[in-house]
Amino acid sequence: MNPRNKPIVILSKESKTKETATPHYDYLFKCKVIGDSGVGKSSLLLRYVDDSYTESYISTIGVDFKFKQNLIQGKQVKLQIWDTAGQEKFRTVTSQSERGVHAYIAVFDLTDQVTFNDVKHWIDEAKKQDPEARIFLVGAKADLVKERAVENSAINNFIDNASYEIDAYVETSAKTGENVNELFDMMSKNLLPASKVAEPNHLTLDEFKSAYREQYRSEFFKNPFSQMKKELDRLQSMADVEEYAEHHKKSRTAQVLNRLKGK
Ligand SMILES: Nc1nc2c(ncn2[C@@H]2O[C@H](COP(=O)(O)OP(=O)(O)O)[C@@H](O)[C@H]2O)c(=O)[nH]1
Ligand SMILES: [Mg+2]
Repeated sequence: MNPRNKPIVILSKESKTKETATPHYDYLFKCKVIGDSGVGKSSLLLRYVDDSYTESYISTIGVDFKFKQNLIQGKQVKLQIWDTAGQEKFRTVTSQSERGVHAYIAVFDLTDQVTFNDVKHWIDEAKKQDPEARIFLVGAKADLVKERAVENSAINNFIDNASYEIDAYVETSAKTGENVNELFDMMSKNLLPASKVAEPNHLTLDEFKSAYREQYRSEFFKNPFSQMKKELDRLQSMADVEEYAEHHKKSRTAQVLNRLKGK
């Protein structure tokens, strides 16, 4: 069955990850998972952060992010990983400034040739926005061995001939967990020498608003014209967000901002 034909399940807020914030970290890297809809981006993230897996399609309204912190080579490395929704091809990446993204995880589905063809465009767009960002190419759903449709030679060919450097290629399975931790560990190790710490003020307003909608999604669905909408509408810049949060310490804005800062 084509995974794209599966019903979309709206997760309740309660079933989402509870943050266990660790205050101290040495490095904070901002990463973004890109690729066509249905390739398994959200599943990859869920396996890594929650060590869980679901057969259902995981709906993402806009972008959502998760944190995970690990000890890598004696350093506390915190990854802020953004999950994008790829419904509209290649648009999520280009619609806003992506400055401050250290690494893109470009995902295609090993059982779907179209997603492999598309992943090149996803990377092109990412590189346009963020020429310095590292690129990690991921062939997902490696457990579906019999359905594998993308030839190794095509993948090697792409990596060898790309006009930018692909830092690594990894085949993963969110279902079995194969290579998932390895991917993120390798990425962290690879980013460490960059020794650039992304501060949360690299956040764009779009990212902030998407994270806000995700955090309060069940309330948002129930009543889209609520106080929340008013609160969001008056935020015109990240400076507004900071100021509002400063003056309304219990507000949703402040809570989302704190979560984004890993507090
Ligand atoms: N067999 C298999 N199915 C997967 C794997 N990862 C994701 N899927 C399935 O592919 C579908 C789309 O996954 P999802 O993570 O929502 O894709 P996204 O749109 O890229 O975020 C879902 O039905 C998942 O259960 C995997 O590693 N193995
Ligand atoms: Mg998704």
